[in-house]
Amino acid sequence: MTKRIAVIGAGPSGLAQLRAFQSAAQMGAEIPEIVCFEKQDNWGGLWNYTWRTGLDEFGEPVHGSMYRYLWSNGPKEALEFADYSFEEHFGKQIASYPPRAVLFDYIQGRVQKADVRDWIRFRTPVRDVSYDAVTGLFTVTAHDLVGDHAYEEVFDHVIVASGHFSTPNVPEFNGFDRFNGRVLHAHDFRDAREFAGKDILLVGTSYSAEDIGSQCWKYGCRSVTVSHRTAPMGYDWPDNWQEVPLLQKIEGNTATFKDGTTKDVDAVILCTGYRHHFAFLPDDLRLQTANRLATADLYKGVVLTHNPAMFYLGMQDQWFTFNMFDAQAWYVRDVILGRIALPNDPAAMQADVTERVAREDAGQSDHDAICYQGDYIKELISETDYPSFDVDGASDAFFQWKKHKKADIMGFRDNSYRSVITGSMAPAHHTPWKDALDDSLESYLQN
Ligand code: FAD
Ligand code: NA7
Repeated sequence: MTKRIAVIGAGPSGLAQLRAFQSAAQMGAEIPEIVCFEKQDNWGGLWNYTWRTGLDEFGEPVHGSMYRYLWSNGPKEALEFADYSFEEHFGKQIASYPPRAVLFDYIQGRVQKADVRDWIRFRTPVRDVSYDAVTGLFTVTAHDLVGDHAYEEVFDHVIVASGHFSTPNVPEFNGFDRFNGRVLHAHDFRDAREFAGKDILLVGTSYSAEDIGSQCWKYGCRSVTVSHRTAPMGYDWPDNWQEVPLLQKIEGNTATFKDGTTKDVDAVILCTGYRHHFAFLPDDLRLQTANRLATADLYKGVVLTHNPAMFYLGMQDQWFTFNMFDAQAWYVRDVILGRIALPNDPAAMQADVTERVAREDAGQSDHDAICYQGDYIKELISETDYPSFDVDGASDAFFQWKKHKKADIMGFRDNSYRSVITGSMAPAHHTPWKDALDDSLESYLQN
């Protein structure tokens, strides 16, 4: 009987998995039956923008954490699919930091070409997965939201690609319950124009704080104050931007920080990260890991060590994204197709995890972390027929990006990089990022 594979999520990771199987089929391989469960009404994962926050029209937690005016936070040359270049998709080379809508279009283009949409059951969240050690099979319980009925189906393998930047990590600070302004997490941030003319306080110093603060600055907030737990970001920020130690309390509208300084603010945006959250999985199948490059309990970063019939994609903290998900998806495909043999011994798989953790911990810098994740991609693609590409060249785009941010945090997106897939240089965008208020695909492609 044909094997049956459940893929949970049709974001970039889940779609990479569909494309991986389709590409094997295209080359004449016999592939299993693939069923992809997706709780949203379209593919693209986080790149599928929604204005909604909180619960959706079916009472489901809204997955989306992306906001209007979001432009790629790293160069597109570091994430390009090796089997589907930007030039193939757009018919020309485009500038290096596309807005969300442009990247959504690119992600979608590859899977439209692969013709795999019929493999996806939209509006169908997975509610539960259980494993029967006797039969070696998984039972997946899914909920057809439109028909409003739950059902069970049996699968040989489950691949979890449900993302990990959707369930917010929400600390509380003294006085939030009496604050005279708005408190929200980055997950619920949608439109920077809401904060035009306002004094905003951000807690956190990673991508969300940097980018949401920059968005609000670009769209006219009065001031940005960023509160750090560990260390300030340290960029050369605009004049109406300051970095302060950790928030201690808020009284009325006045925030007090660890060094005793204060600032009156209209809104607090918690840019405090996300949790790996799998409400649909029982303890024995649920990944429990910190947000790091070497996840716990995943052999080669994808195979669950204590149940190697179960896989996870994209669960690492991310420098690389789309091309890393591809490397993982091709690897998982080849394990399932029997082209790659796993160690028989769970201890050997766990030793692989331990070695990865130690190697990550030995790194000292962002440079080391980028090399580490680049090496991981190289390792995986050397074991499959995913088109090999110049991963070091993609890492180089990251190194340049870091320098460009240091030189001009509000201007780094005006730089261009060379594609490691086609070899061509990206054109400069027609408008500096800080002046480009229209983030539509039509506007971006006018170059
Ligand atoms: P997701 O995109 O999260 O997709 C997971 C999918 O699983 C979703 O469609 C969801 O609906 C579905 N799902 C979840 N639970 C269930 C369930 N129980 N049943 C069925 N379906 C389910 N990366 C970049 O490369 N560049 C950027 O500029 C960038 N910016 C980012 C900005 C923000 C604000 C965030 C949060 C992330 C950003 N990322 C960026 C990283 C992002 O994580 C990846 O680009 C990518 O979206 C991850 O893909 P994924 O498929 O693993 O997860
Ligand atoms: P990250 O990268 O996980 O960063 C979370 C930040 O939040 C980080 O600066 C943490 O500080 C800070 N944090 C977490 N908990 C607290 C508490 N309790 N108090 C103060 N500060 C805290 O999340 P992001 O949302 O920025 O980025 C996630 C993805 O979204 C990323 O991959 C991008 O592509 C977009 P720390 O440094 O640990 O002291």
